[in-house]
Amino acid sequence: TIKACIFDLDGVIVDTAVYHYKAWKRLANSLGFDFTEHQNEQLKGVSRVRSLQLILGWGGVTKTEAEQEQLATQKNNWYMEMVNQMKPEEILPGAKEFLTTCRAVGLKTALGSASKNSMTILEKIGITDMFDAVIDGNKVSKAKPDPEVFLAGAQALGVLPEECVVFEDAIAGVEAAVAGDMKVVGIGSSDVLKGANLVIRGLDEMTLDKLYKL
Ligand code: G16
Ligand code: MG
Repeated sequence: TIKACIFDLDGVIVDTAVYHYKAWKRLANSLGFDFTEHQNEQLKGVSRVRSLQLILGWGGVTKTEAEQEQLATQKNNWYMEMVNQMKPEEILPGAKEFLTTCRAVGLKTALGSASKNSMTILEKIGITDMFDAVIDGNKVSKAKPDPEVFLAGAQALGVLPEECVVFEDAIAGVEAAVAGDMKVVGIGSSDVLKGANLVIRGLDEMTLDKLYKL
């Protein structure tokens, strides 16, 4: 039986991907190169450090570990300038409604995000109290596709992995849920999110009926 839903943040609850993209692009430009929106897809769900390494690789740029840390901080400062302007209207269609529906029928809810800025984002959009547990980039050491973030979510909620359904927009996230022995609803396109039990375009397409049929 399904007892809990675990939600990814970026791409599922809010579209912070566009802010990540703008900030990374600004950083790449400051280093004298650029990257495409297509390349940007590879950064979704991936940790900050790993994203920077991928981008530096695309630009053929080598940096010391200390320089990398400085660059990651610079990107995060630019990113947070945009996050700090976020409003509750930026919650993706159906997200708040589906969270409310889950809670109304007694399902537990958790956030399972790679982002170290999750709490700030939840506060900006005003939905912090809709989660029984928040597991983010500050609480885990192994990035998706490792299942650590989702397993920690199940543990915090006091449920078994097989009693959880994960909602994910990134390939790495779908893989993490599958590796954690959880059911997974992909948010996006079924061509991309192959391992998911069900793929929908957004949480506005999700219902309890679909959930219990997984
Ligand atoms: C998000 C984004 C990634 C980002 C990562 C780390 O993950 O999809 O692009 O690199 O978090 O974010 P931060 O730099 O804020 O710690 P998720 O797991 O919510 O999709
Ligand atoms: Mg995501």
